[in-house]
Amino acid sequence: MSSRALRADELRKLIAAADHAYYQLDAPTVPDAEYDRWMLELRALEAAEPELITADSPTQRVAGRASSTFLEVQHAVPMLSLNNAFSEAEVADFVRRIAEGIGGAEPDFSVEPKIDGLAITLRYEDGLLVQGATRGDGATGEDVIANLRTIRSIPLRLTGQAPEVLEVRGEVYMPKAGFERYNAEALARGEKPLANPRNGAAGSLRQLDPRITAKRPLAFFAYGVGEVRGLDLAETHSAMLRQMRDLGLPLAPEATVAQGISGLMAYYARIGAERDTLPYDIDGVVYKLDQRSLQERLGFLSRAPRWAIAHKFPAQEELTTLEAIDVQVGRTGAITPVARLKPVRVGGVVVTNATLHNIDQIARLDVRVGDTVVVRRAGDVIPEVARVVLERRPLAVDGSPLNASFAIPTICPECGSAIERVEGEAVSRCTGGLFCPAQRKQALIHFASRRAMDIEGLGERLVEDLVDFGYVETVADLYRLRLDDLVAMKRRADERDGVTPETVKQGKIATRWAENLLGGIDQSRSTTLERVLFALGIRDVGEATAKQLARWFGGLDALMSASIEELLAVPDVGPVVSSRIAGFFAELHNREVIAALRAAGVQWPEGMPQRTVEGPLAGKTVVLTGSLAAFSRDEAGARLEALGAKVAGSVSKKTSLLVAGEAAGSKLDKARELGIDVWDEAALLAFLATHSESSA
Ligand code: 5U1
Repeated sequence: MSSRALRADELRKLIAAADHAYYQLDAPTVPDAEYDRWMLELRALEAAEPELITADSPTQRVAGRASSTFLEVQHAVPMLSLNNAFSEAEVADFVRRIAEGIGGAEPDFSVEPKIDGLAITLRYEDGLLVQGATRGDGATGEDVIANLRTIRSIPLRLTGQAPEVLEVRGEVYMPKAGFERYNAEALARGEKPLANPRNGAAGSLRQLDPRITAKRPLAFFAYGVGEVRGLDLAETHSAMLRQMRDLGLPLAPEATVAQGISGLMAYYARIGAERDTLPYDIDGVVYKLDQRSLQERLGFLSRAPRWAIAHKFPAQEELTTLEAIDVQVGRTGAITPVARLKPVRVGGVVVTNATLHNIDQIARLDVRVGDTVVVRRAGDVIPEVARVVLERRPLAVDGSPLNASFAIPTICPECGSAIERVEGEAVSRCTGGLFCPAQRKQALIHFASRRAMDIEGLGERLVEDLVDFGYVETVADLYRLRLDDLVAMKRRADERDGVTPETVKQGKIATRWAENLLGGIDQSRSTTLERVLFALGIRDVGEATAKQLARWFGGLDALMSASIEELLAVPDVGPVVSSRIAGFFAELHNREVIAALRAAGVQWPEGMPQRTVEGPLAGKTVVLTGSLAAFSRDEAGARLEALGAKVAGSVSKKTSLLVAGEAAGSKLDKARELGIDVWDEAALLAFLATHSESSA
């Protein structure tokens, strides 16, 4: 190695060690001036001899330029989310379920603060940071490595004995102090401030230009792993966290170990009391079964592990005045009453609207215009009106309430169609269907959304204008749009809004946005069947069901002609969803939209049906409770799954069968309440015996 190369190597190590001390240990080791001199010297060496630049050089933290989009990343191991608990009773339930599941003594839990940021994954290969992505839908995220590199607490290279592959899962967040500083500076520059640290973190990672992200004060804490190769992971989660720390990864210092419900509640109380003084926002604490082999035994259900839970802090609340109640019409016509509020800050965010959910909720709250109300927001959910302060209700001279109770209108404010309330449902719906512009707009917004057809450049404002000016009626019309349509529409929208863009003043016509949109629409023509099915907006067909349907039927025509019975055979599809699907495809105008999409060149690969779930229990969701004498619950679950059943952890309307062993408790009560079939162990053994014979 040349003397320059040796010096560059030395400088990189000095800077990495100083970053670690400063950003992770909060214990700076060198004065800023010295650090700056090292950086300058390294930059000069690399400028003179570019071959000296390495991927882990600190000069490469802000490298590359703005990109036009983020690439997709398939997670090697899915990124799970967490179930929530909001009360001691729910935590006690969790502890009991774990105890039942592992059938042993009181286990240890790793207990950690729940950082209010954005979940990400970092992939290190032979110690070098090579990939970084957002969670996305858990299976596929977005490649934001260029932005993640700018975060100084994320090491570009692991220290010590580097494993072949280590995927690190954790949270990117914006420290409170950095958030305050950033906003003060943004205001001074006349820019819009960030709403709160969480939005600040999420928005910063979604910047297409890493130079912008580099100016945002972001940090990172690790809390788990994904794919691991070439490393013996510790047997407990808490020891594994220490292993990560030894590799140079930052951990939340409040993480520790606790036992039993009293230990968990004591931790919750302690962190709750410290919450305001912590340097980052947290929205709860996380409890994880510490023994990793037991975690594996419990596995996960849907997208969340059975062995962990987030215990959330109570929502934040504030008082304000209800100025009006409006109604909004959703994609399926559902009418949501919305409270228009005197602006109020709740947990750092200015709230002006809050949901009132439905008319039953309004009646329960007895909320009226003019009332002083408590507004609540929890994490990133939509703020809601929690209750009314009746003592402050404005009264008429005779002491009666000044304002009348609210009634849902009988006519849709958007399209004039009748609003109906279905028997037994709390929701009222506009009956206008796609005749109603509000429903049409929502259907288009959903169709274009990232997880559906992913049409880049088609935001809500554009959809509103496209519908309002009559350029688009159905989703298929999007594929017929031409450049001059879009330019003409924009001109009409500008006239309506009374704005004359700079370009128009200069006698030019701005078409770049329209070209980009047409490009985005064109790109969405090649897609997948599951995306199309999700995008069509069939009620109760979410992403997971769309995926199942695509897999099960292989092609759209087979699905469109499926009978209710055939639909019911699909795992997870029950009577409601099957009738929604069949009803959707029975409508002529829906079939016409599909034909128009195909005619416009929207295409997806079709394949053979994949119906791997077979057996006498296919399509059945079975729950096991109580203890069985002949085998463990895991074994019983595996036997049932082998016969096609889906084994679930809790009883709901979707449960087909409950197998109740000795000392079955609340699940048995609930199953009886819901009229679900219940088998005892003898019935289970008899069934297994019969069906094992027939399959042998
Ligand atoms: N502290 C912490 N936050 N957090 C979030 N741990 C943790 N673990 C998570 C998530 C989503 O997930 C794993 C348990 C799967």
